[in-house]
Amino acid sequence: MEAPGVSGGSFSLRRFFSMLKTEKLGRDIFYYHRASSTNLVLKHMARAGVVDEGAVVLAETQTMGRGRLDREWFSPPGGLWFSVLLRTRRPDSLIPHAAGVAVVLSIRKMGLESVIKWPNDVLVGGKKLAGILTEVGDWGVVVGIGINANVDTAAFPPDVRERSTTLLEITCVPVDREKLLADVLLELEKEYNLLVGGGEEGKERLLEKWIALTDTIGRYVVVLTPMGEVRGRAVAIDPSGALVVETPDGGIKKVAVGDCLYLR
Ligand code: BT5
Repeated sequence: MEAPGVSGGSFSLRRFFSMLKTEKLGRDIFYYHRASSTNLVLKHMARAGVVDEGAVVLAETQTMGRGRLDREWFSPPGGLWFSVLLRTRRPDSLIPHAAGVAVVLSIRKMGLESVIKWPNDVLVGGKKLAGILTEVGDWGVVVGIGINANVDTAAFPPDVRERSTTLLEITCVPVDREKLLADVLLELEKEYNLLVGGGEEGKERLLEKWIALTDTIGRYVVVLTPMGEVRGRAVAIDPSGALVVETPDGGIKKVAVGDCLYLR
């Protein structure tokens, strides 16, 4: 079945498998023309015990795509909307960081200068290209990744359109979604193995990579958190992945969750 829109046709599982170099991630993949939310579908499967580590749910479109705090994630045809199951017994607060590193490295492989904005937005030219939603339960961790690949943003509301970009918009030709997904899964597998199998040193290496790929550190920011606003200069991230902010009075605040706005 052809997916409508500017995707250049529906996702070819055969091409995807011919390029997939992972050991586990993506070996078991469930492809939907349309899903509510790939995170939601994969969580149901994980809870029911019918899928194992590395299972991926991929959808051409989502009718209920979600961001953090239940915000809407626009998921028209042509994007890469997918979720990956990690069955770690010790869910780590750095899993979203591993996903951010994986996406940015894959986008950079395409020759595009992308960066991570804390906590894990992926930006190109200051605009949001991809988002990551990680959900944890006793069934494991579901990492949901949305990449605006061959997406027409005409359907986005004006405020979202202004702040977002797509690979199609940047490169002016449809990108190879099968290759991009295979690349992201390979990078994610590497970072995940480092995180769960590399001990403290592995975590440090992952954080170093994250820091090398972010444009947040050194910026003056306002972070909107559930506990209120934190203003100051982002100076570091701590070992748990929290943003360390130096406030104007010289104090230090650590922020584990929130939305970060750049002031200049
Ligand atoms: C995120 O949330 O950035 C996480 C997005 C995760 C989406 C994936 S797609 C596969 C899987 N299944 C799901 O249901 N979700 C995951 P957050 O940081 O809360 O950002 C959400 C905000 O981004 C929205 O409030 C909009 O302002 C903006 N937005 C919505 N859709 C967008 C899009 N396609 N591209 C760029 N920005 C978007």
